[in-house]
Amino acid sequence: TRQPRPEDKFSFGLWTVGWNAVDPFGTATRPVLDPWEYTAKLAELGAWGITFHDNDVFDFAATDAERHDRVMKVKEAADAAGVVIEMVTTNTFTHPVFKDGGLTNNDRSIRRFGLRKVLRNVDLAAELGATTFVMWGGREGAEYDSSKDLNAAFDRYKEGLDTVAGYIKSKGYDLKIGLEPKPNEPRGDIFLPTVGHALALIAELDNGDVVGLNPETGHEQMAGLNYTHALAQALNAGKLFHIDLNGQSGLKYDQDKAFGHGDLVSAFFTVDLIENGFPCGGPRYEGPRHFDYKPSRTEGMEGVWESASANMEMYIRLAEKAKAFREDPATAELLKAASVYELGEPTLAEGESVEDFLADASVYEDFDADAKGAREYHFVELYQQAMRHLIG
Ligand code: GLT
Ligand code: MN
Ligand code: MN
Ligand code: MN
Repeated sequence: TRQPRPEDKFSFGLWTVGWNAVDPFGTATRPVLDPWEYTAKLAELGAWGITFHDNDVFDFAATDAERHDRVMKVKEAADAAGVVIEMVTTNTFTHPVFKDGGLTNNDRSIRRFGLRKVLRNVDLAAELGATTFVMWGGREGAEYDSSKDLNAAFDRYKEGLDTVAGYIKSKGYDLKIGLEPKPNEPRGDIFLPTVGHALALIAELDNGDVVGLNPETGHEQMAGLNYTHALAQALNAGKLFHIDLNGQSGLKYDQDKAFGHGDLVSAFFTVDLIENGFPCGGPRYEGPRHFDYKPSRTEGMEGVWESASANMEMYIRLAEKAKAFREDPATAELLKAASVYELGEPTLAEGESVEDFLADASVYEDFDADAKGAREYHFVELYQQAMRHLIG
C-alpha cells in the first residue's frame, strides 16, 4: 500500500510512542527518549503533525528556563522535520496533587492551581501555533458516590471550562477546546463519560462556541457504544473539533491498541464517514487524523515504530476500501433500496403546515401500515456489500 503523505494529516501524541510501558503491574520495558527524538522519527515515518502535554516535554517541577529550553528543542525539531504542532494539552492527571481532579477537585486551592496550569498551557499552545487544545479530564470523577457534591462538581466543571474558553476568546487565540470523554480509568467513574454527556454540558456553557469534542475510539467502545455514531452526533452538532483514533476489543480496560486492531468493522465505518462523509451530505470532518494509541508492553523500540506505522497503514487501507465501497454502483443501488437517501428528505414537505399535514388523509387514514410493515430494507445485503469491499 502507499506511503503516508502530508495531505493525510496523520498526527501522533508524543505520549503514545513515548510511553515506556509502565503499567499498574510492571515496570518499564522500554527506554525513554527525548521528545525531539520522537518528533524526528514520527516525521520520518510519514506523520504530518505531533501533539503533546506540557509534561511530555518538561517536568512538572521544571523552572521557566528549562521549560522554555525544552519546548524550543521540540519546536526546532518539528520545524526541521516539517511537522506541525497541531494540538497542545495540559497534564492534570499524573502528579498526586491531581488525585481528586483539577477543575472538580474538592479542594479549592487545587482547583485554582489546576486552572492556572491549564491557562499557562493555553498560552503555550497559541504560541506554538496549535489550533486545538484538548481537555481530557481523566481525574475528574470519583470512586465513591459519597465523596462528592455532584451538583457542585458539574458547576465547577462548567466554571473551569468557561474560564478557559473565555480566556482563549479574550486573547483572540485561534484555538478551540476539544473535550475528551472517557467512562472510567483512571477514576472509577469519570465525569463526562461519553460524547453525549459532553455535548449536553457544552450546550450549557457561556463560552461554548469554542468548546467541542475530541472523541477517542476506545473510550466510546469501553462503554459499549458506537464510535462512528458518536462522531456523527458531534458532527451534526458542529462540535467535532479533533479525533483520537485507536483500537479497542470490547468492554475492557482502555487498550489503546493501534487503529483498526480492535473492532475492524467499526474502524471501516469510521474511516468511511471521515473520508466519504454522510450519504446525504452534511458536515464533514477536515481536521487531523490523530492517533492516540500505546505500543503494547511486549514491544521494544522496533515494535514502537512498527506499531506507529501500523496506525497509518490501517487508515490508508481502510480509506481505499471505503472509497471503493462508496464508488461501486452496486452500493448506490443498495443505498437506494434501503431508502438511505430518503432519510435526507425532511418529513414535512416544504411549506407544509401542521394543519395541512393533519388534513392529509394519505398520511394516516389511507396509509397501509401492514404493507409498509412488510417492506424490505436490504440492510443485511448492504452491509454484506461493505464486507465484500473490506475483506476484498
Ligand atoms: C492520556 C489519555 C488519552 C488522552 C491524553 C490527552 S492523555 O494518555 O489516556 O486518552 O487523549 O490528555
Ligand atoms: Mn484510551
Ligand atoms: Mn489513553
Ligand atoms: Mn485520547
